[in-house]
Amino acid sequence: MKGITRRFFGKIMAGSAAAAASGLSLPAFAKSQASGSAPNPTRLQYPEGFLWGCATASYQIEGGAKDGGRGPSLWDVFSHTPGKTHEGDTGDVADDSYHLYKEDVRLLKNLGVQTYRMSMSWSRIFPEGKGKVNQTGVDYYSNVVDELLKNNITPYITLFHWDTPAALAGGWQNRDTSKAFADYAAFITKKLGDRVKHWMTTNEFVCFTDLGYKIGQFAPGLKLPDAQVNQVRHHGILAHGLAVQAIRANTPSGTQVGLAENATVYVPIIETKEHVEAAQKATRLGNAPFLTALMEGKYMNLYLEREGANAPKVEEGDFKAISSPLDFVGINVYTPFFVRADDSKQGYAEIPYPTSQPKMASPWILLAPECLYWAVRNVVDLWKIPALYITENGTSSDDVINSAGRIDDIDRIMYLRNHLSHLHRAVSEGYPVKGYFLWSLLDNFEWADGYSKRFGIHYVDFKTQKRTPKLSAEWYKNTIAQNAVL
Ligand code: PNW
Repeated sequence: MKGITRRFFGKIMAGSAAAAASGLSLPAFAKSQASGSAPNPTRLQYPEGFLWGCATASYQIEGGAKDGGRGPSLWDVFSHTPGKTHEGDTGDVADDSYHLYKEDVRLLKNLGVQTYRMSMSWSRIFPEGKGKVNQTGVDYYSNVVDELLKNNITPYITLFHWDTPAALAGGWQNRDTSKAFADYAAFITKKLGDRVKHWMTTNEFVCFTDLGYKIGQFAPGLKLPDAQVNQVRHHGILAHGLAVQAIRANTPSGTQVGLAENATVYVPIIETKEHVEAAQKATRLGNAPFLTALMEGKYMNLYLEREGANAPKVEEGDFKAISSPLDFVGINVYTPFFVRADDSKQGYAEIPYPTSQPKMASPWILLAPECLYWAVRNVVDLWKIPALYITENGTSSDDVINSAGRIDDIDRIMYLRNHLSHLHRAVSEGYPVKGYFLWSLLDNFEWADGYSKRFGIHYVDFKTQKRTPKLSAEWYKNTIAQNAVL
């Protein structure tokens, strides 16, 4: 994966040649270009055709929880249970994007993004998870898609971003939920497949399995024993696999199918052979129940040995579905672990973070932007992935509106700029990164953190629903326009 694309390489060479022809040293040339029109050879230019986008999720932005015949999801139940979310916040109204989607498409248009990653609420389409269709819900998504296409924005749709229909008995503990998911996928991709060409099955296995059924921090808030958690995880990846098959069977050829997975990222402490190999080993084992299983078509022996009697029960044919070939893999990247090589059986050790490691406003987001490079490199090198997207990257910030009416979120810009610099390294080494989706277009319902954590590049006043671009929106707009890290 080391080959630089011809077109991209040509561009870099053209820049250096221009500097040479100008008779200026490279730094002086760069300076002279800041105000001029010729390309600056020193800046981090992305290749032509690289796709920029923003990401959101249905329960986090839509609101309209009871509108248009939508059925409740596990997140409606959870957020309405006292003590589960910050100050009892719910997604009942959120950004009211159910009603304001045209305004949100205008925000996207103004940014100049080529793509938008959104998700669909399963229980808006099947209020009971299966069976009777809610046509109003189908029409809603059809309208959103049309509005995007009218504005030349390509929709990338996630079928499931955690809002499991509450009517499905047992949720992800029940294997039937995986089948119901595939039926929902078949139905809606058939309906919209004439216009939507990019589908993602699930978002972040670990968040709706472990956080929901092991830690209890997310819906449905359970703390199950290991064997049951492993079964929930298995049902999650099975749902993905069955949905891939269902989408393929119901959409025209050329439809691209993938998923959005927050692969756990491991950064080698020093970029030497032994530590780089350790980071790869960590990536395989650290993602064993999820991405590794999808990519390798089985559970790793080391994982099965470790789980022993708690290992998931696998039925015949499961892995055929689970390992269905994908057109692309999406990875959501926020924060990494650092590893070093050692003599243990697993071949690596995680390095605890020093307490002084800088953090962003959400304490789980450590500032370590090299994770975006290593996320791509580890995943692509391990599994020879043909096309990859960064389906989420971003941060919360303690945003405030200043006396001039602006939100100067320079910490978010710092975070994004540094991540994009490291992503640029991956792209320029020839890794097949096709696009980048910034999380998020808008401040929204940040799950258990409710409205206390703002991830948007547009500020939302949740009382009035007024959207105000933050400084980061202006920065992103310029970044997109120049296709370079600014
Ligand atoms: C992702 N963690 O979630 C989700 O896909 C988004 O819906 C979410 O808003 C975004 O990241 C920001 O949080 C995560 O605690 C939530 O490690 C929590 C964690 C990771 C990802």
